[in-house]
Amino acid sequence: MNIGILCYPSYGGSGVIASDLARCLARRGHGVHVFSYETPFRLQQFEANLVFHQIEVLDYPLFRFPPYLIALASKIVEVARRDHLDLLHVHYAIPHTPAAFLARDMLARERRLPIVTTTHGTDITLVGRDPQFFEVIRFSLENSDGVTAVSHSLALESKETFGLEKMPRVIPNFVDVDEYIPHDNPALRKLFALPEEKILLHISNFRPVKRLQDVIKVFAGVNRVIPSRLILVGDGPEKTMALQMVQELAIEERVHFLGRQENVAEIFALSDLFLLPSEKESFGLVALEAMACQVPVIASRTGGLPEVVDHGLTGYLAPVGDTEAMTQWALGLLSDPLLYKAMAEKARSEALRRFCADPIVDAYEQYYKEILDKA
Ligand code: GMT
Repeated sequence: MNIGILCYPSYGGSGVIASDLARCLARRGHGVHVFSYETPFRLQQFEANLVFHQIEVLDYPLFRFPPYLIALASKIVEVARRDHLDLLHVHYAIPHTPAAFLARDMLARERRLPIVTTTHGTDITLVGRDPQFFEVIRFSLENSDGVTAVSHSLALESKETFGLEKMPRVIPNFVDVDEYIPHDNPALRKLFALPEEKILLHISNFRPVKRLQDVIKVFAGVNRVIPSRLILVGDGPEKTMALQMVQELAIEERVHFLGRQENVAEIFALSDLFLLPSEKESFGLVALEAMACQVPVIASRTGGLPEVVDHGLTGYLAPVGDTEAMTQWALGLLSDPLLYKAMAEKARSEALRRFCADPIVDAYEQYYKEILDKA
């Protein structure tokens, strides 16, 4: 098949999944065309069968807001004609699905170009609920040839929020279990912690939905009993609040702000515990990456997180905002080496059993075929 993939290039999970899927499909011999405004960070290396198309928007004084949607649609039309695209797979509905619709309509007399939209979370749960976008997203989901969601929770929420007739197909996210592997790196670990200290990790875009204040509260509670360090990877609007909170709690020396990082597999591997106390999380790809590196997860019981983290088996779940419970789970786990070892190993084995790339890429391929057969 010749498949067009539309995605955001940034560090968020939707861009990671779109890029990893693009790579896997290209390695299976499909012709893959990725459309975005920058090269996605996980597609910087050459990959046979994979072409990246950068969307550049004409800079004209009249355009106060660059017409990205139109530039994207026009690039899709050009590539679809030249490279005979069979299908478009859109990651994150806004603005990608409306752009895909425009391209599909422009090509209608020449070819059929089915569109599969994958909802990732905030396109439904945050942006999608905004009155400005609600009708556009509903139209996008109703008029896509296929819709997938990354968890059962998100599929249900998409159906209920937008009153969809059909439930989206659930195809969960996956992790590259050869890249995200447990490994000891004492030299790197030494840079952050003493041998007797524990390392807690959080990675996100530091948006309010991630509840960074809860990450810091849980860490402070753990550190009072077990000397520990907190590594924070990412950047975003809550960073100033986090810096202030760390200062007020007088734990500056124990908290390492690393900013945005590309090679997070190494950072996971030197950590003892991953914290993800989000308000909402449709899946929690970072939690899965932690598990693949044999790092248990403490997260909130929200959205799709219970579909990823098994309470008591691969980590612990607590109600959103219940930092006391999260702290107690963390302390119990970090002070019991046998329990810790069992949970860490289970985290890796569950990531391998339920979320490795091959069967999930099979599920996407199968879905494409069903959509093309209907076309
Ligand atoms: O909030 C983020 O982490 C970014 C966002 C995105 O659009 O990339 O992540 C969403 O999609 C990821 C990939 O499917 C999911 O793993 C995240 O849970 C989801 N974020 C939220 O639902 C808040």
